[in-house]
Amino acid sequence: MTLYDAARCPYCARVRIVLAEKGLEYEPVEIDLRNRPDWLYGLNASGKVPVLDDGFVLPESAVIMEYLDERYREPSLLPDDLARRAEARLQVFRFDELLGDDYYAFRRGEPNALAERLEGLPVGDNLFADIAFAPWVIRARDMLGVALPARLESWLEGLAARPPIAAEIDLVRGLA
Ligand SMILES: N[C@@H](CCC(=O)N[C@@H](CS)C(=O)NCC(=O)O)C(=O)O
Repeated sequence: MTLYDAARCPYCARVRIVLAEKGLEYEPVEIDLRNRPDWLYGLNASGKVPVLDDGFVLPESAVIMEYLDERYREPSLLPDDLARRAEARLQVFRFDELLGDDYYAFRRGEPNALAERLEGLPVGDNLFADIAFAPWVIRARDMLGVALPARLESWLEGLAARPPIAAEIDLVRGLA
């Protein structure tokens, strides 16, 4: 398996964390986000990372997460119950409105409601959505200097007991 990856990229972090949770070995190919190789556009027309090659080429972090969870079942990240699985997917589907849009507006120095988004972020319901949200929460705290609400700080502290999350926190601290 090959992951076209970028250390800075929170979308890539989702996939790194899922691969590590499942104990899957892969070859990481680090992409320079400021100078993308032309061949990357052959893998993903938008030129975005992550892209996974597991015998076929798959872009889009949320789709990759679902693929890996279904292809490599243990440990399962989505809940077993079908209704709860759908709810977990819905949370990730709504990532932009729940967090992403305001995170990037904050980063660009534009008006934003990041504090409110963090306050209301639906975390702790299922590991799948937690993994999908955590990379931005980590970067908000450790790269952008945002003070997290106490609820999120303790959620992240609990999540950091998982080695793949702890590794991502370490990686981000190295970048900051
Ligand atoms: N919807 C994509 C977004 C991926 C994405 O935006 N990746 C960034 C790096 S963090 C990127 O490659 N951006 C390049 C661009 O926007 O041209 C996903 O979930 O994988």
